[in-house]
Amino acid sequence: MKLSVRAGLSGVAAAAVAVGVAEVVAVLTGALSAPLLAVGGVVVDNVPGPVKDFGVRVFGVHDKTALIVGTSVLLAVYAYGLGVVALRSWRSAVGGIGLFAAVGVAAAMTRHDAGVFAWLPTVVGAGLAVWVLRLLLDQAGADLTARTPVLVGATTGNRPDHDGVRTARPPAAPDPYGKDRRGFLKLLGYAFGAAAVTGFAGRWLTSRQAVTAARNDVVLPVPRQTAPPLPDGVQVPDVTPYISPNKDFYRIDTALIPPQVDPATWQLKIHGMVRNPITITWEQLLQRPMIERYVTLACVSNEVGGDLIGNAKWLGTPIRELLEEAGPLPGADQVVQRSVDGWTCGSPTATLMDGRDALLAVGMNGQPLPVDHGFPVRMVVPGLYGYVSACKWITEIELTRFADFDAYWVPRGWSAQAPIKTESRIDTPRDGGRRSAGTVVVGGVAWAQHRGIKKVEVQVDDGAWAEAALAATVSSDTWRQWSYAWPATAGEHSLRVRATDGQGVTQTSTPAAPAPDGASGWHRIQVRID
Ligand SMILES: Nc1nc2c(c(=O)[nH]1)N[C@H]1C(S)=C(S)[C@@H](COP(=O)(O)O)O[C@H]1N2
Ligand SMILES: [Mo]
Repeated sequence: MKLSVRAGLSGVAAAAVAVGVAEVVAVLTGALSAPLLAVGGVVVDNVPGPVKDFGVRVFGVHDKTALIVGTSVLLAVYAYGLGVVALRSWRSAVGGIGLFAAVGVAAAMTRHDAGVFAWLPTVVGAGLAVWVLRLLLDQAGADLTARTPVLVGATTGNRPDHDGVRTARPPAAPDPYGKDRRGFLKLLGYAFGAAAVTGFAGRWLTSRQAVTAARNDVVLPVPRQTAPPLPDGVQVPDVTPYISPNKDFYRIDTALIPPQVDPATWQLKIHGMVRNPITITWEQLLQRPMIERYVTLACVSNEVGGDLIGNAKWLGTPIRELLEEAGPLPGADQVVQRSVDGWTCGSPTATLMDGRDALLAVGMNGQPLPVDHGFPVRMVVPGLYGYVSACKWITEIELTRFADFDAYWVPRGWSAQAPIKTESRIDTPRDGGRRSAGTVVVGGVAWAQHRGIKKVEVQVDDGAWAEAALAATVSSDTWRQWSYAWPATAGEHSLRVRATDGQGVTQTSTPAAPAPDGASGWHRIQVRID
């Protein structure tokens, strides 16, 4: 193994130890103060909204893993480089570690609600990295003094002559690597081992701080009003389930790890432009009258034909009643919701108070909210896209004006107000599917939350629009399934769908991208009939 490779690997090992140990320290100072997550979080918040495509805008679970893996790989490359640099200049290497530490500290300190000790994991990690790198390089046989002119006298303990006799090099020291190859590999192994052990221990200890146990202990209150019973025939065969199971429900948020909010310490503050600011605890919330409602949530990033939409039975207390108690002042046209991690969204006050079932929700399909979906408390508002209404892990509601406050996605290029657009989707057959000639049942979903769906039509190739049969539904706040018995003839065909909402307005054919206020256009698929 070449010296430069040994040095590079030493750099990577030192960085690994730094990151691993930082995870352990972060058990005390907060998971988000660990440098990897802190830097990842800064990246998420600074991705330019409108420019980036949907995959970036929407950090789905896998994108988050990808982000952490990507950050780690970049760090490893940087660390390898630092190890090599150390051979030429130890000081530059230490400077490089310092730079890394500065980035980590800056990221950790600027996270929402960063504790006063948020800098600690990075600083401890970086300090250890210097020490580990030095140990490894010594063991690797690097002569870190080689590039510095050496005063022979000084190295031998004698005073140099007054004219400062310098010699280029001290007599060649025996190469410790040549002498002890195994020693270096062993030490390298120890370093990576220590990194792995501390890293996993840190993550494990952090996960023990998770609220899983607290969530399991939650007993949901009995609703004052249960959800309407599901009528027969809400489901069309081969169409997405009318009710989305919690584990399959789409998840969208900016959180790299879902916030762990303990209901025992949870509080909701309602303040701002109100006559009567309110703070309620979890216990007090559970005492409030609860209702159960089916509501279909939709993400503004959903493309035409996309699946960022789901329907669940929510249990919660009407937010209108809480707002009435707080008493919004005239002009307070925006209700800003703030999550424990600092994320914000804003809904029109008028919408939340117009009588629709806007809920401060604690239950989802008969369970306490899953942690990924906002445990212990979130908002659910029929008719508004999630990014302007569905705050998860909510801890604060502030009455203000749209003119005075831009919520999280607004400066990133998304509209401040965004009612859900009327849309429809073909689920069966699948795009590119094959069927045999004869009757083919085409089916899918349509939605226009709070306005409801009055009509769905299907068009085959350039033929006339044919009316589909509407499935049953519980209310205008959920999606609605539809089916159409198509007399299919052999050949390639294209199918399109369009919906008309409860107010008689037909879904626009004009295609629009998700930004700034939701995609539009008709979903179209190709099928082959044999
Ligand atoms: N705290 C927080 N709440 C949030 C978000 C977020 O990033 N952070 N994303 C919103 C968006 S964009 C959507 S579409 C919905 C999605 O809710 P779900 O993940 O439960 O499906 O949550 C909303 N609530
Ligand atoms: Mo969203």
